[in-house]
Amino acid sequence: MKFELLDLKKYSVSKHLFGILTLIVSGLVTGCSGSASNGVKGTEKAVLTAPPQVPPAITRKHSTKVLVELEVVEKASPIAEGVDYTFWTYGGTVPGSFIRVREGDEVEFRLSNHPDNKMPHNIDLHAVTGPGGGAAASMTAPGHTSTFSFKVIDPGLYVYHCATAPVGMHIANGMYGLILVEPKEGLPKVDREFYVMQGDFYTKGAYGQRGHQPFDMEKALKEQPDYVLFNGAVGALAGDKALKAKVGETVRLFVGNGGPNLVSSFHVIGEIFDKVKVEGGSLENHDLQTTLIPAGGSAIVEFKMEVPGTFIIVDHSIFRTFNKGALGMLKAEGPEDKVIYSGKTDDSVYLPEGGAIQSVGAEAPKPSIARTKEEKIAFGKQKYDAVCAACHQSTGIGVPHAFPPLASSDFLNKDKKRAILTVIQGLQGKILVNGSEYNSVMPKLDLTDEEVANVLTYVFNSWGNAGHVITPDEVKALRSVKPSNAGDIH
Ligand code: HEC
Ligand SMILES: [Cu+2]
Repeated sequence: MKFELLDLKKYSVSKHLFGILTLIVSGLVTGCSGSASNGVKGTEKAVLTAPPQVPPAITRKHSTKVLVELEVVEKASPIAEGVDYTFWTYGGTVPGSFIRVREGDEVEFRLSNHPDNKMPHNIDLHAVTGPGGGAAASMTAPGHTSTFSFKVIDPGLYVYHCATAPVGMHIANGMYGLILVEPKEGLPKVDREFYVMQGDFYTKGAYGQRGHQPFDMEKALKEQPDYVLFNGAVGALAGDKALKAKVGETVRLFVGNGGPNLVSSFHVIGEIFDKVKVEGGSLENHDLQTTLIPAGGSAIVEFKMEVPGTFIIVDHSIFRTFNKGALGMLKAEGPEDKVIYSGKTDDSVYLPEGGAIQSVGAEAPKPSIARTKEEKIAFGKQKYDAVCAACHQSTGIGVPHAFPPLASSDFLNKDKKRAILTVIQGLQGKILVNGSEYNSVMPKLDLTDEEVANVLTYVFNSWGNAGHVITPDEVKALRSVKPSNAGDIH
């Protein structure tokens, strides 16, 4: 190309024309050779790690094409001793696998949804520049894999999360993690790196109540979590599982906050953060006690271990630590330095106080009962907007291929009983609504007879539907019906 241009010049083409040609030719160059012109060399498979481990620092000095393969797995596991919860995970853990790439890399992302899963899922990576952060491109049904690619332009520590409706529910079930985009020059060397991510959880039973606990949408809407956790379980970073370091070492924590609701006042008791990459970006602050991490945000904190002992990792909104599980530990071994700290650390004072939540004041008033059809519709609308609209949309039109319409739904209007059973038992398997096929899962919803009656009365009296009035007694009578193909996903 260069020679051609020189030749053109030799034949004394005017400077102006030469300029235009240069533009056209350089356009062709980028057009033909694609990414190679950006200095992207070779291909590699990303090393993904489960928390609290972090993949090794990147040593290469050039951009490359990185293949990330991440699998969504829905699985029950302990959220606390004696308490199980069905988490929806990226890579089988909460938070999901840690991804580490370098500024300028081109990422080919393959998201697989395990065939045993019940829900569609996708991924929105905050490190992506593009609509939805990859959400639409990665929408994946169980038993499928979606592939899309993006270039990481800005260095930083980014959250990724599921963005499938109802988004809050997918995040509340543990669908988030971190992707680190190392700056071109790399991060300063440290002795230890760990991955810690906070999240809030909403269960039907109170903190510590035993057995399998389903997700509680009402508490999630009110932002009243039973659990606030580091790495998805009470004690995930305590006792034997505490983070470990030695006196004299520098520790770097990649800290994320998946939310869905709470912001974190991240603090390590007995340490001062020497350096904090504020909100996971390039602004560096020094000598901090507590750093605020927004929901869907992050921070990189670094500190040197000066003395031995157990350092407690907390959300300094402190009831969350002692009553909701937000307590981790970093244990440092090594010689004491009586000048820096004279006393002996006593772990016991920091042990959780447990879940005994004192109740103060009177009982909440009984919910008011709808008396007229108008009241039923009004109460039902409130419930609908709070519970059903996330999937079926506030106007009842649904979402093509995912959530069937309730507006003028032939399926709904044909069978009143079936509609009641759908809400109290959930529904899964193939159905035909207004000529379109749906094969998905509607979760079983824990609503009272009164609430089911109101919400369905609202639905039946909206958007051109049949106009039925449902009574709590009709709902009650169907409670004992054995589920046929009902979805019971917690
Ligand atoms: C988490 C998403 C979700 C929520 C929340 C949800 N649904 Fe559904 N609903 C679905 C899916 C998915 C189907 C289709 C299931 C299938 O394919 O078998 C469905 C099917 C239905 C149907 C039968 C199909 C039709 O279009 O007539 C009715 C009726 C229904 N839902 C009512 C409700 C009501 C009322 C609420 C709130 C109380 C609600 N749903 C909340 C996802 C949801
Ligand atoms: Cu999801």
